[in-house]
Amino acid sequence: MTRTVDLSELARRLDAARRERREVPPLTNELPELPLSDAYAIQEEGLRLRQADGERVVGLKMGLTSEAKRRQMNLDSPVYGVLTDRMRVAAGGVIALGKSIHPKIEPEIAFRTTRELRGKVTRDEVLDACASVFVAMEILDSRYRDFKYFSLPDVVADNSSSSLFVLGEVEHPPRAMDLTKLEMKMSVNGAVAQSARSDAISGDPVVSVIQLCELLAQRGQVLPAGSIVLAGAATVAHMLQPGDRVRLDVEGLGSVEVSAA
Ligand code: 0L1
Repeated sequence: MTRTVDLSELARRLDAARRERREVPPLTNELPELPLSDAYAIQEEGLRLRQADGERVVGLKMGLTSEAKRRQMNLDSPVYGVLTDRMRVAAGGVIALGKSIHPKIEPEIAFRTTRELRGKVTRDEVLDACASVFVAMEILDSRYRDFKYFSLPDVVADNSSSSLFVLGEVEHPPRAMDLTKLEMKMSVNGAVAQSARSDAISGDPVVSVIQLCELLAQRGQVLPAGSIVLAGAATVAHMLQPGDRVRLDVEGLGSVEVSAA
C-alpha cells in the first residue's frame, strides 16, 4: 500500500520547532525516500505559515555553496531558502541566543536585484540585474537534533537552515571589482576565525545567483526584482557563544559586525 505523506503536517512540525526553539528528529528518519521536490514543497508551505503570521519575503539565500561547507556537512549540492523581513538583524545589532536552538554564523556576500531574473541566465545578465553587492553574514539554526546526520531533503524542508542575516550598510556596484578575488576574514572577539577568498563561494558568487535562478526555474519560480540574495558561505560556520562579537571584513566591500548575547 502506498503511504500518503502529509507535506503540510511536516511543514507545521518544522514551523513549530522554529517558533518554540526546540530540536526535532530529521524528517528522513521516518521518510528515508523524501524527494527533494517534496522537501521544497514543505519549505514553501513553511513560508506560507510565516506569511500568515505577517512576515514578508525580502529575498533568498543559497546554501552549501562552498566545498568546505559541503565536506563539513557531507552534503553534495547547493540549495536555497527564503529570507523574510523578520530574519534581518541590524548591522552592529545583537543576536539573542536564547531565541535560537544552536546558531552558527557564516561569512557571505550579498546582492540586491533591481530586475527580475528568470531561468537560465548569464553572468552578464546577473550583473545587469543587480544594483549592488555588499558584505553579509548569515546565522543558521537548523531545527534538527543532530547537525551531522541529516540529508539534503531535510535541510531544504527546513528552509535550508536559515535563521537570521545581517547586511553591510555600504552597497557597491557589482562591476566595480573582480568578485572572485576578494579576501574575506571573519573574526570572533578580535581573532580571525575563518578566512577564504570569495571564489570559495561557487567559484564566483555570481555563479550562486545563476544557480539560484536555475533551481527556482525547476519549481516554476523566478528571482523577483528587489530581492536580497545571500550568495552562500565562503567557509564553514562558527558556532555562536554568548558574548561573541563577530566581524566580517571583505576586501573592497567593507565590513559588518554583530554580537551574540
Ligand atoms: O547555508 C547553508 O550552507 C545551508 C547549510 C545547511 C546545513 C547547516 O545547517 O549547516
